[in-house]
Amino acid sequence: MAKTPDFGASDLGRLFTERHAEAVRDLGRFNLAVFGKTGAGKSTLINSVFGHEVAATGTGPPITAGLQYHEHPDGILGLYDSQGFETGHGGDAVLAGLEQIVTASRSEPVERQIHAAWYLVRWSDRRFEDAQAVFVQRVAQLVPVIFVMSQVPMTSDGRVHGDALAFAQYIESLNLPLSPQNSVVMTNALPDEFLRTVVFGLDRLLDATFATAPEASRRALVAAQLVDKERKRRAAKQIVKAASASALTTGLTPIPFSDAAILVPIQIAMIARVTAAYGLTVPTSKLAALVGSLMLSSGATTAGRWIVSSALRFAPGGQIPAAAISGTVAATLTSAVGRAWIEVCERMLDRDADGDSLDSNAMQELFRAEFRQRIKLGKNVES
Ligand SMILES: Nc1nc2c(ncn2[C@@H]2O[C@H](COP(=O)(O)OP(=O)(O)OP(=O)(O)O)[C@@H](O)[C@H]2O)c(=O)[nH]1
Ligand SMILES: [Mg+2]
Repeated sequence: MAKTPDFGASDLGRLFTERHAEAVRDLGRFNLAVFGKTGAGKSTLINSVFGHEVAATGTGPPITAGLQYHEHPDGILGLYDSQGFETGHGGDAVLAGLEQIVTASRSEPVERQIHAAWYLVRWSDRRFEDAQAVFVQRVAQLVPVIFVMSQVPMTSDGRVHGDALAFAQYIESLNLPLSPQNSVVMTNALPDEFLRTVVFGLDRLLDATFATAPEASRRALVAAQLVDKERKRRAAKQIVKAASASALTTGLTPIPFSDAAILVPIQIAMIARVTAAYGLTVPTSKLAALVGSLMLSSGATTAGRWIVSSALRFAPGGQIPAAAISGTVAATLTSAVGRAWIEVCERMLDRDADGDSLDSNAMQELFRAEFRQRIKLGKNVES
């Protein structure tokens, strides 16, 4: 019988920090190139989809004339932002830069390659020149291109300006090599109170980008984007399912209560991966401390054992030895920890968007409430 490791909150916090760094690395990276004339709305769109910190912190040295590389501080997102350029001479320089990067990265791991490009045209330009078409064609030979019509006014009841629709149809009629095939994605990244227009199209843009991105870059894209929380939730649930399954196996030989702590590493790795999957990738000591104290009080340790003992009373037929944690209980416990942590991550994400810092007490309360509720359900909550 394995001896129970003696964990303290700071050990658990340290373990979390390690696992979290691994989980962030495991996400890989999504690299996007964004093209379009000055004022098309490239920076604004990037900020709406990935958050402000990208443009604000990521300003790096220009790799080539006209193409600037911004890296998300945690490395899960790389952006090549073409400084506004006009087609013709400027476009040629940008293309040469892109070609150089694409060629050089061909023999490198997937996470070094450029996975997709957005080409933006502002709807109110109302024209699309031959030189632009040639530019799109040449980019498409190197990277899949998603054509974005930007700053399109749409009213809250879903009406889009007729000229924008006609313009999009015109571009689609040109049969450019676009991804998804032949389609123009209309977006508006900023609401306008005066014109009463709303933000729209970001979800479609993200869907198109997902469809285009290679498998190996998708987890990073899910984590980095801020538009579709549901995708993050799905990824997180998968992680919790896998961890519960592994806890189930661990518990096939019933674990004596005193050894419940062997579930701790499984649960901490799970929590770390869920955190990363939500795009909460910047390590902080506050977060590590929160995880440490939560795991000590609610995980597979102290209070966890108490909860397990009450959960066991509901065990069907009572065949489970009263002094052991069965595989099912281990899985339930792990699932409850994971699902409760998902709620915490979603709250943290909302707070991040508001520029709030982590409120450890509120997060602890939220976690405990969710955890208890899921344990009370006494089953592997799947949905
Ligand atoms: N209403 C509305 N305004 C937008 C939108 N996108 C950008 N704008 C405005 O258009 C202007 C230019 O936007 P940027 O995002 O800076 O354009 P850019 O393509 O990055 O321009 P350069 O960096 O010069 O190449 C800004 O004043 C934005 O506020 C949009 O989707 N809707
Ligand atoms: Mg810009």
